[in-house]
Amino acid sequence: MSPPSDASRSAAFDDSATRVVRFAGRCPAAENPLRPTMTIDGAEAPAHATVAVVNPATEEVIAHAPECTRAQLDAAVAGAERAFPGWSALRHEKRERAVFDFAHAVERHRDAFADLLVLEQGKPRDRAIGEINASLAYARAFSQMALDVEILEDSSERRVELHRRPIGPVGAIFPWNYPVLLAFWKLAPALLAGNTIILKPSPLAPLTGLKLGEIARGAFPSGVVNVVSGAEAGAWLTSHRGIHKIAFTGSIATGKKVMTEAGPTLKRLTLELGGNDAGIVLADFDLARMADDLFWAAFSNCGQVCAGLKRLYVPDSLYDELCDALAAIAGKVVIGDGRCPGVQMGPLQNRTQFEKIAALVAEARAGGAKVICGGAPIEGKGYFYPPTLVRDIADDARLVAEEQFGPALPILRYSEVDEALARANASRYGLGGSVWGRNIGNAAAVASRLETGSAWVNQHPSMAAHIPFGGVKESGLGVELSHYGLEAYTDMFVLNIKKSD
Ligand code: TXE
Repeated sequence: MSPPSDASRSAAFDDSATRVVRFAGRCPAAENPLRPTMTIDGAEAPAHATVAVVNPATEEVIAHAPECTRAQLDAAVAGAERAFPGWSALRHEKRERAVFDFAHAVERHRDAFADLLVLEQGKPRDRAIGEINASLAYARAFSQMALDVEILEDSSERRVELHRRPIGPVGAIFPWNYPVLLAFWKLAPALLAGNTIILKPSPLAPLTGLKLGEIARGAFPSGVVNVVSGAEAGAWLTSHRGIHKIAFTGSIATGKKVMTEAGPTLKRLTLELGGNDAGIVLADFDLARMADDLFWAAFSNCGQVCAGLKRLYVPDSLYDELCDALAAIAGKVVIGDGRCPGVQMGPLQNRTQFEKIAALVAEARAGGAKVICGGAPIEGKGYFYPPTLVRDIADDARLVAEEQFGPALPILRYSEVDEALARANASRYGLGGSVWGRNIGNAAAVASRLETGSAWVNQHPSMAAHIPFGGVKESGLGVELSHYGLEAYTDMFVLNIKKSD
């Protein structure tokens, strides 16, 4: 890689050390591309047309994924509608057992899933295994959550019960950054609550989702779990009369379309949209101990994390030192094909995202910001872009004001904490945010003032099955995970019994 000449590059960053570990030999899937199939009403569905799936580390075509037709989508919805009465009538324990066994079946194929995930998404293999393990843990944790009847009143006059009822067939639409995890975040609570589901992975990374469908064929009654792929299936699901809820993870722009298209049929919606999470470093930040955590808060999954750290506010007193410390970490990151051992950061998942990052950084540089490390695409095949830090950047630069969703972090200087908070909150995004400092009480007090769905102290992000996750402002609607996320797959039903005249 030849970085652009830039007098401002950090002395702590050694450009010559940036290299990409490439996979030796051609990818077997490129010699003989995979031909995954959709799962509709419990059976394999033929592909009438296909779309090429590309390995982002090599740009080789690794699969031809089905392009769902309108008739196939209608068949999937009809299957989900037919399966709904039987599935929703099952005792909760039976559904719990089925989801638990499904997780077990996926676990038995963990290596195959990890291979596919690395090929289609680009992430290092150990992170792919981590994503699959986390998905299974979430499924099992959801299985432990019950939807008990709540007694709202039991007086001499009346007894009032609050029941939770499943909604019906659910459309689950998700993107390419965590295709296994996000499928499970939707599938497990939807099924446990008694709904049937149609999963719709991104056309850019549909392989693991389609494989989940294959396994589901033997694990659930026909029609309970359907998996379709293709460019138009998401929009068709969103406006379909037979779908009663959409659970969507993706961009704000598409989320708004989903909301509009779901309006005429008044579908229930959970929208987990983009974030532009701010991190505020306080003056008592433990640089020696925490710089690594701060770095990976921004760069894990190559920056393609909805609630990743996307802009960093640093006090005057620490600014130069912290910029240099982060640049030193960036210089040591092993970038490469996720199949190669030791790789810490893979490529961007797709060409559009790769070009978007390159454009945002170029624009920042042209606007006078200083790129202290990285800052240029890595030459050769694959969508590789090095970890990039941009300092002395204006608040209105697009790299600061918009979600970059890639390995380029703007570092902004501040003088007063109130000022940093005001700048962090001056955003249409409101997914997550973090505050970093030794005095936990003080950091928590500052974090409490972030206008976000979640705020973390000395970490970013931190998620678990029992903790709700969702955004405010334009970052979303409703939450996923936790009991609240499970309840989001139900309608309330009130039974009100009069006891006396
Ligand atoms: O997302 P899209 P893209 C952000 C990130 C990224 C940008 C674009 O900034 O650069 O979004 O990514 C399906 N009705 N995030 O283009 O288009 C689509 O097929 C219904 C943040 O991949 O939102 C895919 O399955 N569905 C985000 C899913 O929507 C439609 C994660 C997401 O695609 C549709 C990913 C329609 N009209 C990207 N059009 C996060 N929250 O983490 C497309 N889809």
